Amino acid sequence: MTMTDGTIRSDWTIAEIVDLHNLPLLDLVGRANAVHRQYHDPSKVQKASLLSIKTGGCPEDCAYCPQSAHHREVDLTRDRLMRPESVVAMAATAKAAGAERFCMGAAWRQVRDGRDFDAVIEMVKGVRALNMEACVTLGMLQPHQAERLADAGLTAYNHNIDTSPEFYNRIITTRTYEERLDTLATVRSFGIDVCSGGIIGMGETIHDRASMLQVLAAFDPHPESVPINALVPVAGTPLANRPLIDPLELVRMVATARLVMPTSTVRLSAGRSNLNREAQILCLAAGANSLFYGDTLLTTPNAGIGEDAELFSAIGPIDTDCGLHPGLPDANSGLYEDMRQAT
Ligand code: SAM
Ligand code: DTB
Ligand code: SF4
Repeated sequence: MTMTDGTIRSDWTIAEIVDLHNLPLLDLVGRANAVHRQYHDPSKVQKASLLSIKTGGCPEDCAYCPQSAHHREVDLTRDRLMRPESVVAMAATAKAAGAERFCMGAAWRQVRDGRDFDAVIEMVKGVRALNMEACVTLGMLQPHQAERLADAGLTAYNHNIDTSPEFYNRIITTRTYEERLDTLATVRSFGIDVCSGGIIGMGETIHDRASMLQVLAAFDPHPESVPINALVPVAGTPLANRPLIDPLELVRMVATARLVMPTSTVRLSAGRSNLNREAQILCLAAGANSLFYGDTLLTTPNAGIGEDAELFSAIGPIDTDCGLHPGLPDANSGLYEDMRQAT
């Protein structure tokens, strides 16, 4: 059986990754948790907030994406690039709510030099001045543009490979897999952290999921950040009618990502609003160490901050004064008496 002792490798085979993914669930989660604890503080979960700084009208045809101009039936209001002052003010609000990282997404095929890119540079500087990590996702990037972002203090650049090389053409036809990998190489060559992951639930097989992880794990060093998204099926997109994945598929994907990329920050990303508290906690035990925090992702709803407060309270330490978990009723309340009488 494939070793899972936390050795850092960039030569994983797809077959090895499939084997890990298909382990009995509790064995998989147990192994992933052990590797997670080797490299990460298991009680620390980074909160990252997302903002769509330029919404809709994108020339790419990504089948999952509500922001593609190809999917005319989607009910989405397009918006021009936001002003840097407004973006930085929203980052400050996110920070006050507990976010440590601020991710700004633009529905662009690629970055173009000019006023808009100058404004993004201001946003990055403003977010960094708040002492937050700054991440942007702006599409394809040229070396001189990566250099400007690095000089502005950008922490990470998000550019997902989305799925396996084999399944990719079923999802996107307007940009090649190679172009994505080129952008990631450019990002890395300027010392910016690579944030790259993908989406499950688009109709791909387990082999495709393993193949996607194999591409990511072949990076040396591994991407610093790996977002694992579950498809949010949006009305009007070609994937609108895809059934929601079983939450345990997300648990398996997170655990497998953790095993093959032991030191990366694995982010439990889109699709969390379809997971109950317990499924999310299972993902955290399986090696996720960040989640998107805030009421919206880019254009779709996220698990709300209120629900997240409950999640964080549930995974925190128990109050030793009363010996009870905050979510449970007080032992002296009538509830336990009622339960005893009922049995
Ligand atoms: N336009 C840029 C690009 O694609 O590189 C950046 C923004 S794009 C919206 C960022 C990522 O969001 C995509 O690569 C995809 O992985 C994820 N995403 C978009 N729509 C999604 C959906 N409906 N469900 C899950 N993830 C989604
Ligand atoms: C990532 O992997 N997931 C985030 C972030 N990187 C930019 C985006 C999720 C978007 C979900 C669909 C939407 O809200 O538009
Ligand atoms: Fe455009 Fe990015 Fe959406 Fe693809 S995922 S359509 S590139 S915004």
